[in-house]
Amino acid sequence: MKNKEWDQLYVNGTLCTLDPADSSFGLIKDGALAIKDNLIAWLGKRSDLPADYSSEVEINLNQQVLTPGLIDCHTHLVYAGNRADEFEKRLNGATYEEIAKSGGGILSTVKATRQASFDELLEQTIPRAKQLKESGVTTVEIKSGYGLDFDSEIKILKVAKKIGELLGLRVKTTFLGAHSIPPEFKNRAEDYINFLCAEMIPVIANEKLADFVDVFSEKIAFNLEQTKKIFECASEYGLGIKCHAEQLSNIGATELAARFKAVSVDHLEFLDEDGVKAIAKSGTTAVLLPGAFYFLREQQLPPIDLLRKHEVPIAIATDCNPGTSPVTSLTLIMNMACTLFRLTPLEALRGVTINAAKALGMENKIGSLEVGKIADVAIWDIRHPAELSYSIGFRSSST
Ligand code: DI6
Ligand code: FE
Repeated sequence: MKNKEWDQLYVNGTLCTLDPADSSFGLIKDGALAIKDNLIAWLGKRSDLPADYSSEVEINLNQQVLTPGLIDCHTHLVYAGNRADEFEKRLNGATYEEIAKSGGGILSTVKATRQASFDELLEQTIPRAKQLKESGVTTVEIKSGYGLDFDSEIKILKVAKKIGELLGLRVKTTFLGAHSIPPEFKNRAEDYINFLCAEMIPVIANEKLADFVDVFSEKIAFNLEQTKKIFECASEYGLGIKCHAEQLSNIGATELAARFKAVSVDHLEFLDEDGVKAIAKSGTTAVLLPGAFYFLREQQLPPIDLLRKHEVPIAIATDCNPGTSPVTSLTLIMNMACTLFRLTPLEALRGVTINAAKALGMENKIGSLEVGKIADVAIWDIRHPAELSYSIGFRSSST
C-alpha cells in the first residue's frame, strides 16, 4: 500500500494559503493541495509532492487561484419581503432613525417575516444564499432578529440551518432577539429583555439553535444596561457573544462587549481609541460592514488606523439585510472595503477568510489553507488574489 492515499488533489494553479505565518497572501505558485477525509492533508509546491502519493481524483486548476472558501461572518439572510419603499423615502431626505422611530424600518420586516410560513421564508432566502455562494462563500453566519416573538425567532433559526443543509454551506447561527422592541412590548423594553432571558435564550441554548447571541446596542435600540443583561444570560448558557456596536453613535457597547469576551463587535463607525484598546485586550475581532456604510451614505469612517495600530483583527462582511445592506456578494464587499475604507486587498481578503473565521471562533478549523484544517476552498479564474478586491463583485469558478 502506498503511504499517501488522498481523496482529491488539486494541481497546476496558485495556492493562496493566507497562512498566518506569512506576512502576505501566502502564495504558492504551481502548487498542489491534497484532501483526505475532508481535511487538508498536504500542500506545497507541486515539485515537492512526495514520490509515493496516490489520489482518487486529480483536479487541474489550469493556472487559476485557489483560496480558502470565503466566510461571510455577519448576515441577516433570513427575512421576508424587502424595503425598496423605504430606500426611496431615504433618498427623499428621511433618515434611517426617523423611519425606525415611526414604526417602519426593522419592524416592517418583522411584520412580513412573522406572516411568512417556514417554506415561504426558505423560498425567499434560498436565492440570496445561492448568490453568496456564487461569490465564493462556503461559511455564513446568519442572525435571527426579524421575528421578535418565540415562534418566529425559532422559525428563522431553523430556516437558517435548513439553508446550510440544502446548499452545502457551513452555517453558524446567532440569536438576535434584541434587534428591536416588538410592537406588543412597546414602551416595555425591560419586560422584553426579561422575556428573552427567561423564555428564549434557555430554549435556544438547550436545542442548540444558535452558536452566538447578538444585541443591537444603540440609542434607537437597546441601552447598555439592557445589553448587559442579555450578555450575562448568554454567558450563563454558554453561548458566544457578538454585538452591533457604535454603528450610529458611541454609547460604549464595545467596551461592554470586550468585558464579556465577545468574539466580535460589528459596525464600529463611531468607535473611539478606548474602545479599540478594550477589544485589542480582549482578543475580540472588529467586523466592518461597508455595505451598510455605503447604503446609509454614512460619513463617519470606522477607526481603521487605530484598529491597525492596536493590531485588532479586522473582518468584513455583507451584513446582508433588507434595511441597510441588501447585498449578496462578498467580493463586492471586498471592493467596497478597499474603496470606502481604504483597506488593502490583502486586508480585505484576510477580512473574509482568517479574520472572519476569528469572528466566528473557528480560526483553528477554517479561514486559511493549512494541513489539518477543513478543506473547503474557492477557485477563481484570476492570476493574483488582489484581483478579487480590484474587480467589482467577482464570482468564483467553484466552491
Ligand atoms: N444594524 C443594521 O444595520 C441592521 N441591523 C442592525 O442592527 C439593520 C436592520 C434593518 O434595518 O432591517
Ligand atoms: Fe447587522
